[in-house]
Amino acid sequence: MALDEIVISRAIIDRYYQKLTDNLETDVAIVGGGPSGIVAGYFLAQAGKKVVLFERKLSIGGGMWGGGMLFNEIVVQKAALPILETFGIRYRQYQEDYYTADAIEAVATLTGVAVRAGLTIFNCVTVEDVLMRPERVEGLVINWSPVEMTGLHVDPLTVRSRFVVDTTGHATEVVKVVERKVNGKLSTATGKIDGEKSMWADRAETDTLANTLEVYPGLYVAGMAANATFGGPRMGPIFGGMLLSGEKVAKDLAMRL
Ligand code: 48F
Repeated sequence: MALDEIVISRAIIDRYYQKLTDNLETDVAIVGGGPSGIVAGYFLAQAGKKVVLFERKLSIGGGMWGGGMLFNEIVVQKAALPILETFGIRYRQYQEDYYTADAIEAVATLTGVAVRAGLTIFNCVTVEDVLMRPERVEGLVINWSPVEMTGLHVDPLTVRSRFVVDTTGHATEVVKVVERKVNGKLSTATGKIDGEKSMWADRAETDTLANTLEVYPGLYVAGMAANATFGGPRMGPIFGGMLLSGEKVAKDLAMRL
């Protein structure tokens, strides 16, 4: 049978339309497809929650692809090995408590396993604002990334979710939007974004977990965004904290949902 271009187009449009309309209302909407966001999405999907993830770029994986300074290997400490094992990512011991994994295998496997568990990912979609009801975040305002990049004047669309998770890394983009609008009412020490501190890997990895919290009703932070919001240091290319933070936010939310 000759392949028909219109059937190909119709198949893509039908399937995408269905995926998009299915995800207009979810339990959790995650912003940012780095390691913490993907892991959060996986554990929420595993817990039977309806969860969607929006990523600005064409590719998922955030800062994980590049390892450290484009050396595409990542370091993971012992505490996070169970997560690598859950996903089936291979690792090797380097020395006591230091393990390495191939960054490409890590991103590809995290993504594949999370999607198969039920996480829906929309790539090339930028979150530009939140849906807010007095005193609570209740969803996201989204647009195509190329619209944002070209500066075209195109109005966005809106999705509703019971909770939002900001996993946008150093940028803390969702928290920044909310901070501008709620006048010092974030649950940080200052009521505003406390700001990321300089490199201190050991401290940062512990802080990331402690800072994986609800920063405003309906809005959680995880991964590097947690430290950038609550004033923790950065940690560079050690990824255990990112993975554990994604797991933590998923478990906390699964309890509340
Ligand atoms: O930065 P990123 O990988 O976040 P993470 O999960 O991991 C941090 C580490 O990669 C590394 C580190 C530690 O070990 O410090 O930096 O905390 O991924 C963040 C993702 O969010 C996307 C961005 O393109 C990236 O893929 N993103 C940022 N802003 C938006 C967004 C937005 N407004 N809408 C959609 N996606």
